[in-house]
Amino acid sequence: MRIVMLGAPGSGKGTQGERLALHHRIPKLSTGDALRAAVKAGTPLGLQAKATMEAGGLVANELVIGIVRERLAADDAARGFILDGFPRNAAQARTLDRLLDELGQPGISRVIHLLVDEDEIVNRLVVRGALQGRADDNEATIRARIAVYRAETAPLLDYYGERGLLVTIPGVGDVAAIFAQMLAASAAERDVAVAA
Ligand code: B4P
Repeated sequence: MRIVMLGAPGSGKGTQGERLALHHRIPKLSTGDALRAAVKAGTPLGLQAKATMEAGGLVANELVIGIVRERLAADDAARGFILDGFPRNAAQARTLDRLLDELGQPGISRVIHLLVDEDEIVNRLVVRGALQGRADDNEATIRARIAVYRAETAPLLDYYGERGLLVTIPGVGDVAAIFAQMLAASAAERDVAVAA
């Protein structure tokens, strides 16, 4: 089971991806979490990523791809994984396909898209910013992140849709109810894999 979570910032990718990873006992890789940890630790990667993240932009592909390459090559990712926040543009999506090929892994098996409207996203992230103090969770930066999502990440819906991998789930409402739909989407992938 090799799942990509797609969705605008604040759509619930991190929240739902965590649950799905626990349920299926496979690792979850959040490039956002990895980058924030690097910023906090003051590593060379973190120093390069910090200003871009605070402005709501996308960190350079080569930095992010390095993180993903290392994590997917680890033994525990061999039987499956959940990617939260990667890929975020067409170049990253093509690199992911190549990387799985290099690692001798089958391709992505399901892409789950959480659909949430902009007002709800802004509300959620402003609340998170107040609670957790994340530097990029203020209204101006949230709007910039949404614009980047529309321009760079949303085209991946077609990229994966054309490959028959995409399932869109409304991401508003009860977290447990949304998770039930996520489970159904990931189970359907299994059935397809078994039938193939
Ligand atoms: P991320 O960490 O991926 O940030 P995010 O898009 O806001 O998603 P997150 O997972 O945190 O939020 P979630 O939707 O779960 O990226 C941060 C930055 O890192 C990017 O802007 C970029 O600079 C950089 N970056 C990361 N990956 C990159 C890449 N591949 N390439 C280049 N740069 C990259 O949750 C949001 C909030 O909603 C939470 O508070 C949660 O509690 C709440 N919530 C969730 N579900 C809900 C529901 N059903 N109802 C109400 N609230 C809900």
